Amino acid sequence: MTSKQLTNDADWWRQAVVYQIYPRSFADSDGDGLGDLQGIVSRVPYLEALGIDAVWLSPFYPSALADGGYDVDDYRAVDPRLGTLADIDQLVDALHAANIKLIVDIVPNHTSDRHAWFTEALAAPKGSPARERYIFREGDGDQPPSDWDSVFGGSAWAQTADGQWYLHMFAAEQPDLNWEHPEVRADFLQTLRFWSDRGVDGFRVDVAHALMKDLSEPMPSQATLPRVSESYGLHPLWDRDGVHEIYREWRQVLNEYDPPRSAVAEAFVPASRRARYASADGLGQAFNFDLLQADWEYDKFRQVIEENLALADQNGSSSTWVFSNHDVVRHATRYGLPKDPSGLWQDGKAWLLSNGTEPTVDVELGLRRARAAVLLMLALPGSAYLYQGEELGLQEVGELPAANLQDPAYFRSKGAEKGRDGCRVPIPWTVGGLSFGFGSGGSHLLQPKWFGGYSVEAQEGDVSSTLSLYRKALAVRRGLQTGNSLTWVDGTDWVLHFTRPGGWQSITNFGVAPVELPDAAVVLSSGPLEGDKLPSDTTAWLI
Ligand code: TEU
Repeated sequence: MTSKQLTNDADWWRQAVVYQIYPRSFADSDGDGLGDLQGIVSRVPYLEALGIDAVWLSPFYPSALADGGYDVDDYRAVDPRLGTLADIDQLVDALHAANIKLIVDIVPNHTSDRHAWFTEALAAPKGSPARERYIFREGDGDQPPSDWDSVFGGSAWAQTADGQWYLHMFAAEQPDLNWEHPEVRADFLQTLRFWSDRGVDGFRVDVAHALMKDLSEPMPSQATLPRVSESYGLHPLWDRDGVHEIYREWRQVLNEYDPPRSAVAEAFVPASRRARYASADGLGQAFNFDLLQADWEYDKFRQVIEENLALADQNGSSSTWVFSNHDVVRHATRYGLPKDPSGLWQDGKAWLLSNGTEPTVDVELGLRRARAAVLLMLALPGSAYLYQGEELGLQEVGELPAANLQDPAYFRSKGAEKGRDGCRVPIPWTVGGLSFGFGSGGSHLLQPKWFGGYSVEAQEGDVSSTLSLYRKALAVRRGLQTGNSLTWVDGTDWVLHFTRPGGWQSITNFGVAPVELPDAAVVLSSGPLEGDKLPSDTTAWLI
């Protein structure tokens, strides 16, 4: 096994394992029930022992938390409840000392309604320059300018006291910026520099495909809007080609640094459009949510992997893989659900599912598949994104009481959707104690009793625990991961088997019966083997 080295090379992100921290739910150092930066600093040894290459930190900026921090009041400051700029500096230093990079979230599509620009816009009269940084329009009396829906439900327009309307593709507290405005463009370049100068290594770009809009009139009705996946640049609101001009400018700034700062686009676009975001003169990398959206099936996995590796080859980027994040039902739970008749669960809307105890989850099956899935993912060329708690095999929390919910998707859908809080519950560090070691003052989202069994403490000394599996897998991967090539070993239609350079083999059994393992040494397996056979829903690595 090679030892870990902080690479200063410009390509560090290509094969990196990136661990997402949702800061308000990771570790709370001051007992206010909200996770904070010093909490993360205190857990750097844990991250180091886990063996990740980078942390992606979800927004830690001042925010009223109308959307979990994705409603940013000030892009160049820290939420006082989470810490200070000095704490960020300390976190950067602590991570770097542990050879871990730091990627921060940047939210360019919208500010919060408490941002200085928006309060100025509201205070200014209609038609004033202060309103031009946002998208204000006249409606027809109490009718908005169009019937567009926001992503979280309800109208995408909100009315101001003087009768004008502003566009918000997400919550009303998240007014969309006007990216035709030079000041908006200049300000975000300043933000990129601000964090890059502080030693941040990269950026995750929130809804990267949303920035440019065609608001020419008459605005088409919601019913006539094409699906984003089929609009190929022609949708008035999403994935318009003009957005890449913005990222070309960003790339020039990011390349002023040594090594160049990395960037990864969160863009819900079809695979064929993803390369534009991941181009070398653009952000460089883009999330690929195809595996996250796929059923646990051989055919789907094989097709997604083939397609994405081919695309990554064409555009000179590297593919990304992810199963869980702060927006979706945890995959250990998804994989334990009965097959979804509507198809919605796998259509990027897995979070709609966070609706309590229905349908019934087969927890054991879900965890078994989640463990098989992560070994498969970590054997693929490209970079892998992990979400805090998945290394504990953590399940979605379905039983949050309504009074404790925070997600605007819940409120805007008037309770029809439970939203995304179930994957954002503070993670358990200890078997017992108030908030299972998260902090000394309880937890802003209520942890269920069963959390203690998933805690770090419960799993630490157990060689068969999911935490031990992740640690071993990341250590082994570090020694084996090289190059972009993968060779399929064809056999049966339910065994996903491939080799990587150096003779590394990964084999996953999606079928129901055990299958014969190839004649090679097993390095690691996601569950117990049956002699020289690989059981159902299990992955093994061999060399
Ligand atoms: O999410 C973008 C986003 O649109 C989805 O995750 C969304 O929930 C899905 O497409 C529904 O179909 C990002 C952040 O990850 C999320 O947490 C924020 O709420 C959102 O942007 C707004 O900033």
